[in-house]
Amino acid sequence: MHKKSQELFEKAKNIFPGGVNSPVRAFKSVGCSPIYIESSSGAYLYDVDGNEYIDYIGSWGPMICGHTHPKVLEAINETMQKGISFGACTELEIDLATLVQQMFPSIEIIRFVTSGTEACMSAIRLARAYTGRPKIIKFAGCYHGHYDSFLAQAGSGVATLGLPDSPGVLPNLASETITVDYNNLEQLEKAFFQNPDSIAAVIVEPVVGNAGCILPKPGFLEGLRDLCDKYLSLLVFDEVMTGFRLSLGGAQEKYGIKPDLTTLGKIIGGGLPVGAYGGRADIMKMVAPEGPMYQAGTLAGSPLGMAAGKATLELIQEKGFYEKLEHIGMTLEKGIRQIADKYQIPIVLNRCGSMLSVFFTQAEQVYDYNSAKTSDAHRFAKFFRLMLERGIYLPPSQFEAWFFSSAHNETEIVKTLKAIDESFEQLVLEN
Ligand code: HOZ
Repeated sequence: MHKKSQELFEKAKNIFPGGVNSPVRAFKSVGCSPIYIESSSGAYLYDVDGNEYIDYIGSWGPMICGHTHPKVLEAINETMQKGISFGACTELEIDLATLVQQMFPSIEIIRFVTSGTEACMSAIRLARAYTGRPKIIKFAGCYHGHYDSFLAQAGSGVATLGLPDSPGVLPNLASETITVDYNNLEQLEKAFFQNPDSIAAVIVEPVVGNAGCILPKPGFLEGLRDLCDKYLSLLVFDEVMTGFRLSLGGAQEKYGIKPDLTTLGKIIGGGLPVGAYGGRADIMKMVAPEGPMYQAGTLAGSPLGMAAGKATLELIQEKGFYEKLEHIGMTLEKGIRQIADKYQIPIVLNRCGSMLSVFFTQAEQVYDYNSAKTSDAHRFAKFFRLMLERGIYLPPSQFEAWFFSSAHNETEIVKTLKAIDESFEQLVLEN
């Protein structure tokens, strides 16, 4: 079934570390080897062996309108005819930035970069520059890219591989990162109290996607805002996953919280490498060349990414877009819960709009990294393989969120639920 993929992976192992260019792609924690994708369309991926899959990764988030959307392709094509990259200013940068500012009123000034990692690392440098303070607070299980300051109890691939904090991060830099539990305001206040006048910023995924999907408890985000104000620290919302996904204005619109800085990635580039950070004008004025905080990029704001991002942000403004995603989400959620009940498989299902996770755990709730880690990784791995055999492409990790798109329709949901039913039945039989 995956003969050619397996051959390619054997070759790749001698070329790339672990055979891949990003760790979670290796399928290491789910006990099989990666499939190699040849093409895509709408909700579907096609591999090099001719297999078809319904995709719940969506390139880890960007493909909210489905793959190869004709309007996105057209925008890229048209732009490409005029040139690929100039390393110079273009009107397209202003067009995309204006759309982002309309959707995220907290972003008064914006800077484009080329990835979510770059956006987060720049935002933290800026927070340190603005406040003159060294430390940051992050939450266990949140992942803000692979910059040194963030590799403390990080989610995503770090959690998937069960790695301790990465070697190569200098101890004196690591000691400037304080990690507390998500949804725990008491711990957060204690960290502020114990580090008076030294916390530059608190960075958070307002809805976590990188430890699986975890929602904020009522009052948590409000509490973050209040504590940052009380201790004169900046609040940074990492909306690389949630931006444009949970609503046009991301989690900050959905929950009505105004961060000082926001980081964006994924959907903003429509599948091309684009990230951004932005926020209060008085803070963003610190960024070079207007201010002294240096940050630059050869391909920042490059035309193809701007064009794909603009086309995508236009598509998500179409009437009924988020209602459709919610409908799909509710149908999936309801179906999965019924199937779990039918086979008496204990799960916790967390969902926020078009991101969701199924945790195989006896726990009553998953509300932080510790509760996420109560999941049975072995059972998840089996489930993943059973689903793959049935043509459903899930994230190959218990600690990643499933994403679906506006191209997922009733047909795909019915096929997905059928595969889940068969897979759960199999899980019970094999127990
Ligand atoms: N940041 C992405 C979601 N966790 C994963 C992409 C990757 O690490 O390859």
